Amino acid sequence: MIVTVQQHILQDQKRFPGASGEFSWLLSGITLATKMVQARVRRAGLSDILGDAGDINVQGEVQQKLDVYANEALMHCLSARTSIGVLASEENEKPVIMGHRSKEANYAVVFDPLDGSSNIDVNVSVGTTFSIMRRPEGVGCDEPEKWLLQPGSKQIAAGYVCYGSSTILVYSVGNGVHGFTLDPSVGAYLLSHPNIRMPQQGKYYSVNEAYRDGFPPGYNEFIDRLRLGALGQRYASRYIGSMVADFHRTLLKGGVFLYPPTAEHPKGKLRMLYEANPIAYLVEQAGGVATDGRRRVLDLQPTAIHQRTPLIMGSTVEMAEFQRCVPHENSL
Ligand code: P6P
Repeated sequence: MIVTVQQHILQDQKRFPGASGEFSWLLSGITLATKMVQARVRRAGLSDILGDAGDINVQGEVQQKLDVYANEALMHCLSARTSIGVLASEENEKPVIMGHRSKEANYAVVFDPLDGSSNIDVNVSVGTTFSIMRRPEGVGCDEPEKWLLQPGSKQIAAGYVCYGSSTILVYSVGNGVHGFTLDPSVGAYLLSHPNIRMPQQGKYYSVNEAYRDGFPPGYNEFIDRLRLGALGQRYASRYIGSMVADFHRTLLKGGVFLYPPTAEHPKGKLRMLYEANPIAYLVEQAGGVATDGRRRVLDLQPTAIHQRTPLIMGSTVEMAEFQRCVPHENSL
């Protein structure tokens, strides 16, 4: 049976009795923007013919860098939703307060419009990540930070789009994780991965081993135990260098992904609000575990919109071994 993402969202939104369709209307803004982005990502290799960023292309349009285009597509499609009061993006230093300042604006959306965009030049998968929070009680439009600086456990929805060999949207509104593959012939996201569960154990670990000299104590022991078969099998290494692609594989196949503290990024490289939090939300919804190396990611209290965090996430078996090698404040 063919189920579009719109039908699925409508079925899901029944979980938000007060939503009265505003929530599904909000999510449709994201799906529309990502369809626009994927059309450009698919043509990225033609930029020499169509002109690089800053050039005027054959249609007389100013060519934009893809991440700028993706940011503008999301900003444009989401600002048309009066249910949204605040938008924040990896591409914008400050949050954007919606001009309508509508009293019904109950949601904030924070996103990375095109994560891993440096990989586009070599035709590697890239992604869009998003996180949706509800406006805290009593907070007005003039305090946008308060809408955003909430622990990841306050997210009411999160997801990503992976622009890979196909374009797949994966999201959760708190009742499981569902994947939708774009059918370009009709321009619709169709349900292809209902109720995704992360396998309890995988066979890959995913980390940039070039930085291992700077990992904190316990990390290299953990990786070596996986490599040498301490969990009943010798793991293989898979590292794409595009978080959404590395996460998507881990979600479907199991295993573990790590971006630890490194010498260059002692607080981690990935962004808390729009990379780690949505990913950690999906991980837990799919039955996995996500920590910053000491605490559950979703418990972290952000203090700045673009702050970074270490991120270690994956299947329960590997993550239990990780916590044996790297002590946590409490076991997850
Ligand atoms: P490194 C891409 O630039 C990114 O932000 C993530 O998508 C990816 O997981 C990470 O950086 C890769 O970083 O240091 O391994 O190249």
